[in-house]
Amino acid sequence: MSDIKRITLYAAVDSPFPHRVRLALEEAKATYDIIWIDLVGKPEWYEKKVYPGEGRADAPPPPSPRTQVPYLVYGGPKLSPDEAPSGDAVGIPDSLVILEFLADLFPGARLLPADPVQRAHARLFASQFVEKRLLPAWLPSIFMGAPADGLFAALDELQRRLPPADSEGKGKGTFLFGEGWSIADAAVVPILLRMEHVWRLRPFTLGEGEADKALGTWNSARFERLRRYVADNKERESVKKTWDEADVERHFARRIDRIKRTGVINSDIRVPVPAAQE
Ligand SMILES: N[C@@H](CCC(=O)N[C@@H](CS)C(=O)NCC(=O)O)C(=O)O
Repeated sequence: MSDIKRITLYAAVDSPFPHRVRLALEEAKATYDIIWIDLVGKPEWYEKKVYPGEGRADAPPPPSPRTQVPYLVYGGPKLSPDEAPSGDAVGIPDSLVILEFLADLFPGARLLPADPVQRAHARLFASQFVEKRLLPAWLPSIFMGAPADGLFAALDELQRRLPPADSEGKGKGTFLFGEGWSIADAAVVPILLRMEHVWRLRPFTLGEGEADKALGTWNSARFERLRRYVADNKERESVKKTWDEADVERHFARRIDRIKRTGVINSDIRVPVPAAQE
């Protein structure tokens, strides 16, 4: 009988961070419940009853003063959306920490490479490259009209790390380190999926002409290998099951609409309301 306790994931459709966790859960063939959080109208019960903070003395300090997704509750009974997890359940915030937790919980799924050096590389890639190079280049380009040049420099670097595409179709095109798909891939794939998607949606938050310029660069010979990595990942069952472009588009459109009306990007970042909308 399995010793694995009940897993409940609090997630939001448009956010790449909970998507990382879903991918790892699917790759591990885990059974889990999802409770969806609307980031535009974040429910009060999420902060009050679920996320670490008030009322959960045993919880580690939250990684951010904001109430974020993902949050994973391990243990306890099945939860309804506005219900507080039971006292014997453990709550874990932060996608990269949750990925490590899942790699430990499901060793058979090999979510980390077997070789210690490759494991170190996979961890460094997620925590240093994706968090500190790729995301800080990507987010200002989609929400604050910053030019995408820094992003493309980071994508060049990412592409250089990819192993040669596998012409024999054994799946080598879909992973970065070691002998299989790992938490390094989980960390970056949700961002790459959304990157192209957002350019195609052309939200007003992109700089003038930036979407066409970005799509031209992305679709050029320069990024052939990286495009292949994304396309191959789209063929994985974990991605097929968790990437619903139409649903992401609907949720993303609501966030963009909120920025237009209020300037609010998230709980602690806001930009001036665009003049034409005032
Ligand atoms: N470092 C965190 C980042 C999570 C994060 O930024 N989540 C955003 C969604 S994209 C969020 O929950 N924002 C809520 C808010 O701003 O109100 C992680 O990797 O889990």
